[in-house]
Amino acid sequence: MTSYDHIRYECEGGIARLTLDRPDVLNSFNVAMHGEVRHALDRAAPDGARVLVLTGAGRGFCAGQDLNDRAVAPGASRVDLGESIERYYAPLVLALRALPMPVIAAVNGVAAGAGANIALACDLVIATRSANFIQSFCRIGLVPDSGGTWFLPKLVGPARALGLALLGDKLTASQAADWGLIWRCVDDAEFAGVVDRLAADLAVAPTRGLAAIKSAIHGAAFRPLEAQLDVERDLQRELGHSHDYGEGVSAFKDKRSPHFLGR
Ligand code: T3D
Repeated sequence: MTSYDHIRYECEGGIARLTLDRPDVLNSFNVAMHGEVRHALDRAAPDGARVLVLTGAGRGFCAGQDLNDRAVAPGASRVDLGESIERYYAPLVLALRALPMPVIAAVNGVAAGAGANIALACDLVIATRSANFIQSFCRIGLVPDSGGTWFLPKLVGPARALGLALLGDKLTASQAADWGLIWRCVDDAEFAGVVDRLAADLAVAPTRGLAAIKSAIHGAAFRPLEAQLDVERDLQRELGHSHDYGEGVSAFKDKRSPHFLGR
């Protein structure tokens, strides 16, 4: 049993829950928290997780980089921010994308800077109505990182991406859902229940197939249609031999609920 200082992690019934737990600084990232998050992500599949829920403790989801570790005199950066991206933020985004299970970002409050884009790197983003998304980078002279310049134009188009990134205004969760930036916005009173039900459903879903869907859709951005059709063929060929495909078809024919094993 590993204990962590900056996150909470548990895995039960196929559901891994990873809670960023530095509420005094709106769960912003320091180096130690990066290490713990990566450790927890790496253990989720071996622990038997079939879905991972990423959320924040307290009133925020995540406010990006902990700026207490960055205070400097103008023009005199103590830290190579490029190295910070290369060592911590970029690998985190890629690790979320590579996880062989759906990842739910349960955005319980403000998601700012890298915190907003780490949420967007997840597969299903559900936000509570009082949450908001802020591309804060422009306010401190930086560019959206953690995939922000990639996710934003793809999700909401260049006009809205530029508005969000150049102005750094708060985007409400409900506007984010209307724009297609996130999957759902849910009333605060219902938020926990909706997230729990979704996680429970995904924990008994055909995980191997869902992992293939996630990889095909995320990878589609890089490929022309012909290549994507080849990817679909190859995945279908592979999944055709899976336990869960056989079980899904048998259950359909037998008019019963399927019992998927995730493989
Ligand atoms: O550096 C690198 O490695 C490069 C990578 C950069 C990635 C990035 O994420 S850069 C962007 C960093 N994040 C920000 O610029 C966001 C800063 N925070 C805010 O703008 C505001 O806090 C929010 C809009 C997110 C929320 O505002 P509000 O009014 O709801 O809360 P607050 O009062 O500002 O914050 C509450 C506390 O959290 C406060 O501490 P206090 O006064 O109660 O002791 C505040 O200082 C602290 N806090 C919030 N965000 C951060 C933070 N402390 C450190 N770092 C933060 N990012």
